[in-house]
Amino acid sequence: MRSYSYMHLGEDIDRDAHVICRYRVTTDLPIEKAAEALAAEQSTGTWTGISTLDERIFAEYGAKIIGIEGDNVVLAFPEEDFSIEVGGIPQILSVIAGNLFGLESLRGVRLEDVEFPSGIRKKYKGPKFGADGLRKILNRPEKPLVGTIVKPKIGLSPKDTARYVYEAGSGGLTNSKDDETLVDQAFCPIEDRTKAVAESLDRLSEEGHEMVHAVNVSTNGDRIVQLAEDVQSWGARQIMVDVITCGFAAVQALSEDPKIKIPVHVHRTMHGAFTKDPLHGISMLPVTKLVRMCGGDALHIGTLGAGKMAGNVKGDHENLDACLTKDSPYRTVMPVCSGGVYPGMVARMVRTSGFNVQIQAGGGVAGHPGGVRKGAMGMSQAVDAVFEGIDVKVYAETHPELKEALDTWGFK
Ligand code: RUB
Ligand code: CA
Repeated sequence: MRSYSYMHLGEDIDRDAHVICRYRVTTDLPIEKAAEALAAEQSTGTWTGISTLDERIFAEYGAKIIGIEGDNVVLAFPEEDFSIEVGGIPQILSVIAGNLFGLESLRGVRLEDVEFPSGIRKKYKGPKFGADGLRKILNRPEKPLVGTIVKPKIGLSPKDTARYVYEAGSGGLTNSKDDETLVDQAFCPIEDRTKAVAESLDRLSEEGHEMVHAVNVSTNGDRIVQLAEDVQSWGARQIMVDVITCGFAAVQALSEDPKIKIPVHVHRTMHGAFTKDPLHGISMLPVTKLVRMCGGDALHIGTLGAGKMAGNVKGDHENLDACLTKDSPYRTVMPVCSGGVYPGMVARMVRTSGFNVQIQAGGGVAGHPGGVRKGAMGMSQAVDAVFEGIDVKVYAETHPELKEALDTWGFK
């Protein structure tokens, strides 16, 4: 039986005919052997030589090891390995992020980055609205968007949720959203909640303030599009989906559904299970790139080193860039910084993110001693100060709601 080598170091390969993946590999094997195991398992090989693999199949469909640098291995998968029309993102993931995580010969392996060739990129439509579309809806061309997650995350009635949203909008917030654990529980049925919140949003519009609230439609695959259509018919201005629990295909289905004419906010609950370990799993960057391909209009990217899930600052910045880079066939995605955010950290975040960002706070609004409206004012004022180039602490001297927030949570 012939044995085949997947090694193509130093060769010129057509990058636009391959999916290029970079993995960080931890292994007791020589790195070249580990790379061979990876390339074989994810393309034409298995743990032993096989009589059914011939020269042609290997040449056309075998993954190519095109780079090894320290513990980083770069693989190029021929475009033909992918079944885009029918398999979609699930099939892509089974190639670039599939069995390899279980390989016994690797102590750890982490998919760090992925680049798709134009042939695959053009099969995806990207966001219908994106960052610019969202700004248009909100009539807010330049300033950072500023939002809240309704808290407590479970337990409020539809009426209480609507009241929260109205108070938040009156305090100047442009966005609010359901939390990831709320969908259609008995204490807050989704139809009643959506309708009640829609009334609040209409009232705010009449008062001259545009705001959207993302209603969480995360549910089973056979129901999610219908639920989103229903929610839209009940007056929702935005929907939310958890990309990790529902899948990329759910984001794509929502975004590409011709009847859905509202933006899709993408939450990433559960991502920490595979993004947190620097030596094993998948970094957030491929997730971000896939969400943009699949049409997410806004995506959580982390807090750039500030909040309660501060994590990987460099990674957060890579996500931010992947949302906003013009070097993409798709509309830009609104990057959302969320998780333990409060007014005293806004300046630090926006200094590094720039203004094209959505900053949101749950506890940092609902925890304000003066209540939700004043909490919203505190957050909005912090954003205004940064946008106007005024020191937040100086701004607070003339803005009591911001002052109270700084006194409560401090300045970071
Ligand atoms: C934050 C919150 C969000 C997290 C998710 O609430 O409910 O679900 O931001 O984090 P609070 P990430 O503002 O009270 O901390 O998007 O980074 O995964
Ligand atoms: Ca949450």
